[in-house]
Amino acid sequence: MIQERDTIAALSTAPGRGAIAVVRISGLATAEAVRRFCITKGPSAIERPRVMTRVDVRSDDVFIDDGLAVYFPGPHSYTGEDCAEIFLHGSPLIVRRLLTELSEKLGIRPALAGEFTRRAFQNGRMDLTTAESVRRIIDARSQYELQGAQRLYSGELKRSIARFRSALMNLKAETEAEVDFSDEDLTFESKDARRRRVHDLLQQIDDILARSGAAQRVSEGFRIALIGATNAGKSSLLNRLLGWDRSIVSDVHGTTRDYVSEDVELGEFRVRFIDTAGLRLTEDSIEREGIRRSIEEMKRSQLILHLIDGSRESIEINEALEYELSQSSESKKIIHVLNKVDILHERAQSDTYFDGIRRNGTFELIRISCKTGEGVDVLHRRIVSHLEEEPGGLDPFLLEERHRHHFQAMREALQRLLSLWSDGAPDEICALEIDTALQNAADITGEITTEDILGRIFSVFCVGK
Ligand SMILES: Nc1nc2c(ncn2[C@@H]2O[C@H](COP(=O)(O)OP(=O)(O)OP(=O)(O)O)[C@@H](O)[C@H]2O)c(=O)[nH]1
Ligand SMILES: [Mg+2]
Repeated sequence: MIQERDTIAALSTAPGRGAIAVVRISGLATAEAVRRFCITKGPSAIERPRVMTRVDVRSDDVFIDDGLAVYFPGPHSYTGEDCAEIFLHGSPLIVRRLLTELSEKLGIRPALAGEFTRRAFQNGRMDLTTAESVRRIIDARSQYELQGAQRLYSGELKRSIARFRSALMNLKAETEAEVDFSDEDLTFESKDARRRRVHDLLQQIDDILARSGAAQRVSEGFRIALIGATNAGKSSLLNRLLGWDRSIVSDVHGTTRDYVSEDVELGEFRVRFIDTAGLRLTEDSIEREGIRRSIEEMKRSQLILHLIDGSRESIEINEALEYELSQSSESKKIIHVLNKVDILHERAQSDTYFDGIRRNGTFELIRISCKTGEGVDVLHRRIVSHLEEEPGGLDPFLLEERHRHHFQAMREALQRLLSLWSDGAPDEICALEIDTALQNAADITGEITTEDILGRIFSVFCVGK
């Protein structure tokens, strides 16, 4: 175990006022700090490890607070070192007082961002993917993202890396055995079989990258654009979906002149709704710019809700919309929303009304009224089920950019290996590519890391973690 020289302390609960505040301490001087600052009448917190003990927090004769303390002797603690948590009343003044005393009397210094988790990693309490997931868990903005982070925390990535490494080690051992014993009459697994195993590994890497890419889209950037002709009710629908009046609604055509977006939790997911400027031909240069931006937003969205004003005689289809309709595919879906069913035009009762939006004979249509609220819940559920249909939608596998980079590098090394084999390159050279793949696998879990990389990973943590 690496025992850091300095003992660190920090507020581990959110800064500010609250019911309680927890100060965490880690390092060699922890026991001394508890003994000195957490006074009890009966057995001290040191004598009762991992049990919460009622204490008077004081520095010599000066009372600081009435609190609770728990002592976790290393190595069975969060950081692997001796640790303690002191529960105080949630006043920033009390916290500051204790931290100052710890520093002045025992030289315990304030922890850096992520330093507790960094020590946990350095002491082998967790691998790098688990350490990274701690921040992801804290920062998660939706149930979906939280689930993805918890999967990493539970070691799912660590276990798949272990499988990759053992497959690569076998491959390497066999390649080397062939080099060492090439003169002898031994039978080795044929090159074909080994080639198949590499293809299999490549397939697994591709699957992981595809799943994580989709999960990433769902988790942080799932964009849903509301588009359609002016006055169709796009802004009314945005407000309905959000549950509050975000966009201005009026019967004046061209009310929304620039797009308006809002992030919202929808079921387990986090999505961004974008209300756009109604599509129409206009002489007004500002509105034209708004429409241009709206079309850009429409192109960047993964789901489009096309609002149709059902009170009108026919559906207006703009050129940009026409284009999107022709592009509609698995990765980009359009749901047509027939609005204003409370004042539906009689023509909208007939199938021919929808001829303009039919593609390959079909289209998906949901009938709603933003005025009465009819059908909005159906639309809501349909959007959620669409998110769940995303590959990886219900099976979040959220990777950090760093992980993806190493998977990519593994993939490239294995592809080079295949082509070296095809070219009949010497086995020693081929083995180097296996080494590169192995190195990248080890980098993911942090078996081999540099100071610089660790610095970058942990600096984005909050202090106290
Ligand atoms: N009767 C009825 N009126 C509606 C319904 N939905 C919207 N409206 C009305 O239609 C008008 C236009 O609604 P908006 O939500 O501003 O339409 P928009 O699509 O955002 O229009 P632009 O911003 O101009 O592109 C407003 O007067 C709304 O009150 C509905 O379901 N039924
Ligand atoms: Mg509008």
